Amino acid sequence: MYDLIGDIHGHASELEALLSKMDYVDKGGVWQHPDRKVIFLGDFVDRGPEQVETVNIARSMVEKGKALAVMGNHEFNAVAWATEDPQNPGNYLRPHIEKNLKQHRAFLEQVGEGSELHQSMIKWFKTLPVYLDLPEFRVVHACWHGEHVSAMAKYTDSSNRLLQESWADASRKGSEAYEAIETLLKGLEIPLPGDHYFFDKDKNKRTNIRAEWWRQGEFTYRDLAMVPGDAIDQIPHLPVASHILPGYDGEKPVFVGHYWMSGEPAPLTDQVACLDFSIAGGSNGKLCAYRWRGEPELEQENFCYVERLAR
Ligand SMILES: [Mn+2]
Repeated sequence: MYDLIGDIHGHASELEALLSKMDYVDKGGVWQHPDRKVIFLGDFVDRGPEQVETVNIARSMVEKGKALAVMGNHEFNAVAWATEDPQNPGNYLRPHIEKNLKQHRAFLEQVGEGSELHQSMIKWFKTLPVYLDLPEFRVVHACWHGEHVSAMAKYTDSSNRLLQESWADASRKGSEAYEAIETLLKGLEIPLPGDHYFFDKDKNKRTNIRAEWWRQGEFTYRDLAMVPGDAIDQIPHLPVASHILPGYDGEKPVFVGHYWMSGEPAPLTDQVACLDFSIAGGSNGKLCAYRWRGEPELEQENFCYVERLAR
């Protein structure tokens, strides 16, 4: 049986507290449980104060067979930041521009950019699968989208890990691999109709919305939009064409992270749960897990979390 853990973002102390709360113990530097395994949903790094420790805890568990893990968008970005673009020598797959540096600076400072430790972490990030499709349930960082999952087959090995030669492809805007990785790791975005737009919390003009991809039925753009605060008033109540939402086939549960949820953790639907409760997002953040016990329909009582520590 599995305990699934959402986005950690460098909060290793809370990770240890959560593991302890679920009766895992640290034996010789490897956290473990006699009959359960962890599945990490990705986003180990960026933002928080103990990113090296976080990766060390997760990596040792995965390497000793005590955990599985998938890649988050922050691990994807970390690899792309550190990988030279084979078609543009001297440039990187993720451009070293101010906006990207700002998002990654805490990691680079904590790990030491270019250090042996940095290189070793990048090597490990590259081994993380893009998704897991287990007999019992599915795991992906942001969005389970059948067509994009199928498309990934060309770019991944038999363990769903990006092929060495696919990293450049997956970093190239507009390519099939890029679109698939964007959706699976960063979520479903849909363009607003006509000339509608809104301003995000950094006052950037946006013409796409992040959409609640797991919903099924007839909705308007405003129904589905995940936008900050009162930006919702700028999203039109026009119908979204039915083919835009991937739908979820409901064959088995799916677990995601990524979405900066708040409030009391609960499943999004009977079969979809998001375990990111914004541990890096401020004093109300939680590090959240789901203790799966074999149930085909997810239950609120199986969520388990710790509050963010005061530092
Ligand atoms: Mn994420």
